[in-house]
Amino acid sequence: MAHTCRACASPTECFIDFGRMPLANGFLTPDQFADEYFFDLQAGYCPHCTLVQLIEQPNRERMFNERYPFFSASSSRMSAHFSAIARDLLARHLATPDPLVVEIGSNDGTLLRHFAEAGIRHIGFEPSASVAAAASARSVNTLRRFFDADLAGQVVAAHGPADAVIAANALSHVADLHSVVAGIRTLLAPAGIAVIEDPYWAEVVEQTAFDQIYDEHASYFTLTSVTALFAQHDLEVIDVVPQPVHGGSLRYLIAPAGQRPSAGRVADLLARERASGLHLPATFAAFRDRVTANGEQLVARLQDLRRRRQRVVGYGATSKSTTVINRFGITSDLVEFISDTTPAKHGTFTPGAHIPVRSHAEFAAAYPDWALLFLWNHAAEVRAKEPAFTAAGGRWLGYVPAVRDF
Ligand code: DWN
Ligand code: SAH
Repeated sequence: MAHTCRACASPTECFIDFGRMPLANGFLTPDQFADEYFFDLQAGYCPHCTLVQLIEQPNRERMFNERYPFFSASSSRMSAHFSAIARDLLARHLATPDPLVVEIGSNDGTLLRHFAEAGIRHIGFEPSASVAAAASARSVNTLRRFFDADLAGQVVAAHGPADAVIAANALSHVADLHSVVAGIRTLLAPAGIAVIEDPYWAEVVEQTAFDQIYDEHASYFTLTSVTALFAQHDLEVIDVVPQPVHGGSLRYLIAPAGQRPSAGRVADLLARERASGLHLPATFAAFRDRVTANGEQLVARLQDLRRRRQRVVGYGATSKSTTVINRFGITSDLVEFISDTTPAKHGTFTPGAHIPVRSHAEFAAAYPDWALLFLWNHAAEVRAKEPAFTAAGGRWLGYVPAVRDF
């Protein structure tokens, strides 16, 4: 079957195939092993509008439901990052008498709670009941729905247009891009602003951060592809600001077309992306070769540590780890267990490879010789927390951007 671009409907070119993969957040118990769900994890690019996307994405209800175990508040750095977004919007963009803020993928309310606390009208769309309940417990007004164009119309009819729409690490998660982007256009007041943030594909390539590719991430954006997508809905990228989170993200500030001047850095980055060769077939092929080399080196390293009877424990049962673990055959005889701070993951097993997930207390109770950092995007936060591990002689092993000890 020919696969077409979610943004412009042109045929896509597959450039990487990770084989059969389970759901990245499908942590499970032994009674569920026999019924585990798998799909083909492959990514392609659109030679026409340059969007990078999954060829096949599992149904959204399989991924985002009452068992969804990723809570935004699990990272203090991300909590601070979201608090800064809220402060900035409050200071600069919410000058109307009774402003309305809408967030798509509001998760546990880590961002919207700042508006709730300030008494600002707000609505969070969050389909995963597990995290939506945590948001409600923080007095964040949460609708347990997948945001789409119809719901946007209902919000405007009931509450009027939005002064700000926020979607952090959310637009990348939706299969039906047009419905969500049309919904953002419907929601926005003429002077309104949308703040969209997602991992930057150029950084994924630059850092060989291949484990950003997993079921939930349907699209991998650049300024070029985002500009083309939003233009189809009469929306304009008026500014673009790099963010040092999740391995390098871009924040796009978006307004109804013609309403605000566009910052010079938009044109600058568009020109740099054009000149970079980011969207050439050779760039995708070289990325694929680096992925294979990094993964094979990592496994060779883990096998060597096992031969030398060194204990290796994984650090962070992240969504991303599912791709590296299953693509390269990392099993519990190479990584004893994975330490994680999310209670809902404790006592479960990782998707596919079934490596046990245990609490951070178990990691701290008997430090291993090595910690394999699946949480590479939060390396600074993690290392600041773990001086005792290093003091006890513990060593870190990483694989993004390359296999290395530190
Ligand atoms: O795009 C997405 C991003 C925003 O968050 C989602 N699709 C899912 C999720 O991706 P992830 O699971 O790779 O996110 P993180 O933030 O890299 O990892 C979160 C996991 O790491 C949680 O289970 C908590 C754990 N953790 C830990 O054990 N110790 C996190 C921190 C900060 C820690 O110090
Ligand atoms: N914004 C948070 C959460 C990112 S995880 C952060 O940056 O930390 C992605 C979230 O988007 C999940 O909580 C998932 O349930 C939600 N989501 C997925 N599809 C959605 C849709 N169509 N509308 C609203 N939320 C969606």
